[in-house]
Amino acid sequence: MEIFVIGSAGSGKSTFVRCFSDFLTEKGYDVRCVNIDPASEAIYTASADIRKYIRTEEVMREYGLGINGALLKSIELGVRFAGSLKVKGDYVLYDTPGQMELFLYSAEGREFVEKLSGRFSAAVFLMDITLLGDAESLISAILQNVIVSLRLSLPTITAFTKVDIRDVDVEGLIEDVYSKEGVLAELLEKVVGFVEYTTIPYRPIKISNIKKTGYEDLFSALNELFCSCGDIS
Ligand SMILES: Nc1nc2c(ncn2[C@@H]2O[C@H](COP(=O)(O)OP(=O)(O)OP(=O)(O)O)[C@@H](O)[C@H]2O)c(=O)[nH]1
Ligand SMILES: [Mg+2]
Repeated sequence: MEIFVIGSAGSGKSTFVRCFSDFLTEKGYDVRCVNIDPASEAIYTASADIRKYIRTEEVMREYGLGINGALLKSIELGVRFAGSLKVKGDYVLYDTPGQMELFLYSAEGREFVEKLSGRFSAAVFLMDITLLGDAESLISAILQNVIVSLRLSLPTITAFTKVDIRDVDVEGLIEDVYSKEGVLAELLEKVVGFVEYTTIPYRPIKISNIKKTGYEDLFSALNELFCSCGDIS
């Protein structure tokens, strides 16, 4: 299974790749980690690494670009090496660039995923739970999950990270949407319907990469995506 780890900057993607790969290895699986973030050194043993071909800091110098322009250019230049980044394993974890919108909204980002995907591929969308303070931010997370699955054409599981710092009652936040008043209330209520297109309402998956908690739950959800025996309730 190929797992594309997506998430906003600093949400814990690389740490997740390192720790979740240890978790899967301990279960006896053949696990591979691949770095497709040209701007960051891998913090795990990478079986393949985009930085062997393209490094964002060099693209910045060479093309005289700022960080985001250079990252976009790196993704554009890197896509022709995508074939060399395809590795085999029971589970292959792909660590994606920090600025997820550059990856999601560029044609090359999608091309990367298309080239690296197989029959059983999924995205794990990591959302930093410490940023989930209110119903509005939850709805934004829900919509982002929907966008990730749409842009990448992959089944996507949302996992809330950093739950060791702060826990949030996600179901409570969904209920809060209905008690809101004011101009945004109607919009929020309409949008909350999208939650059904995500894995959030069945069971919010909360993980800590530091404490390595919640991984069993995520592992089951991932396997259930491709299991004909049931939904992920
Ligand atoms: N407390 C806590 N910290 C975490 C967790 N996961 C990651 N971190 C910390 O969050 C920071 C960012 O983690 P990274 O793994 O680099 O995040 P990232 O999404 O790969 O970051 P970019 O690639 O730069 O976007 C680091 O200081 C991690 O140690 C977690 O579950 N709990
Ligand atoms: Mg990273």
